Amino acid sequence: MKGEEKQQLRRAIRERAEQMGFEAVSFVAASELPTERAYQEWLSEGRHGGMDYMERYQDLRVDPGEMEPGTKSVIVMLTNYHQPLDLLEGGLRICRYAQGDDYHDGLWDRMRQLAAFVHAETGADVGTRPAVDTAPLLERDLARIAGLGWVGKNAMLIRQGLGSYTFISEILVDIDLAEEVEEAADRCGSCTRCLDACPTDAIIAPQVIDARRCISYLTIELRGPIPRRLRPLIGDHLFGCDICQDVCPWNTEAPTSDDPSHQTRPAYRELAPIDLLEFDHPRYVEVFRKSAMKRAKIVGLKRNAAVVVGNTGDSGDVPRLLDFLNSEKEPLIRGHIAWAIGRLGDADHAPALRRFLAEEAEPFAREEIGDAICVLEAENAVARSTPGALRSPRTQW
Ligand code: B12
Ligand code: SF4
Ligand code: SF4
Repeated sequence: MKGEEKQQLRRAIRERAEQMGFEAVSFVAASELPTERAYQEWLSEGRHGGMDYMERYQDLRVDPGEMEPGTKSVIVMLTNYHQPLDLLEGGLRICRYAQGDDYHDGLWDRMRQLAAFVHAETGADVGTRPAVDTAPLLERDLARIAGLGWVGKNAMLIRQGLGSYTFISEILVDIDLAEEVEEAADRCGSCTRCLDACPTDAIIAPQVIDARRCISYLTIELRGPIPRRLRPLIGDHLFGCDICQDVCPWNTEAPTSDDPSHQTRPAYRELAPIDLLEFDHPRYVEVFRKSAMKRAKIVGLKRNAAVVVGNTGDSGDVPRLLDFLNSEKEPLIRGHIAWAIGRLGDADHAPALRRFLAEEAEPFAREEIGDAICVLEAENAVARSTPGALRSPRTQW
């Protein structure tokens, strides 16, 4: 394809993509990424935690040209999903990207339409493969190399005028569409707001996240117990975390998205975290149908809800928590409910926990119930020996 033809094709694709709601579009060669070492080091330090899939297809991740035979270039796009709030008044704290419908579905449809447009425009048998967090690609790096923004100290791809509340998606094509792009300047300067604000110190160095400490990982990707020392730091985050983006000055003026699929679902404002603990599977499916929150599964969401209640509730929640401890089938959730009771209850609740302990067979739940009893009884002992002793805050976890 000649230079001018290529330019025309790019212009047509860009226009079409923008009409379809993609905010920024760029075309890069599918070649080896210069930050391969950063990725390898991240893996070798174990910073991916339990995300085993991050270890797979390493050769493809660092070189999108290897993805499909003949892949020559990548069309990289940003989509704004910014919503005004993540703490929903009286409701649930859900990070912005998950407040509407699952972004994979909506974006996938649009990408397929755009790929069809590329076919129609070229009139040739051009190979196209759309991806949005669905293929082993280092998407932030691709977007950076495509000139769509810089990788901030919070590791997010930030675009001036748009901010970082964007999805990155791509179409891999087997024709050469690459254009010369100027990489965006790093505009973080001496700012350290995100590093200072991260409650779990998960940003261990500029651009490097230790997922094992990141609230997003702990509430979405982690299967199994949330480490006890990190539970209090999760605060009221039920699903995901936007703190390191909220504090970023480049998001202050970020435009919000009016795409209906990104809008906050009303049900999330009406529910309190403790309400999730009584969800059965049909109710879960009803509320979270077509939501990205299904990634955590019902077990993960209820586990998170127990932690949030333990962090934000009060002693008035304990009777309901004891009921849930009684009816809950999953030991993982029972264990986290016991933790919450240990945070919110007092010595009067210890006998009830002892009865549960006598019947509990699962090791994780037993350990958590046992610990909660110790906390409640120790509090009682302190209160007896120190009249008027303050009961909170509790630091023993
Ligand atoms: C695994 C993953 C996670 C993990 C690990 C996060 C991480 N930082 O790696 C967890 C579960 C914690 C997570 C959390 C979130 N994620 Co996530 N996640 C991914 C996923 C699947 C892979 C990311 C990856 O490859 N990590 C490996 C590390 C090594 O790569 P990296 O952090 O991108 O770093 C690269 C560059 O920053 C650069 N780099 C790193 N260090 C250095 C150092 C120097 C000196 C230089 C020059 C470069 C450099 O090189 C690295 C390798 O190329 C991508 C989708 C995809 N396929 O890319 C989405 C993705 C990155 N996530 C996304 C989002 C939205 C989030 C959350 C905001 C969700 C939320 N609200 O809870 C948080 C943000 C947390 C944060 N501050 O990073 C978006 C980001 C969009 C954007 N504008 O940047 C992506 C791209 C999904 C998408 N398609 O839109 N995520
Ligand atoms: S998403 Fe939250 S926990 Fe993760 S690095 Fe950002 S501020 Fe820290
Ligand atoms: S908060 Fe500051 S340091 Fe962090 S990404 Fe934004 S500009 Fe960069």
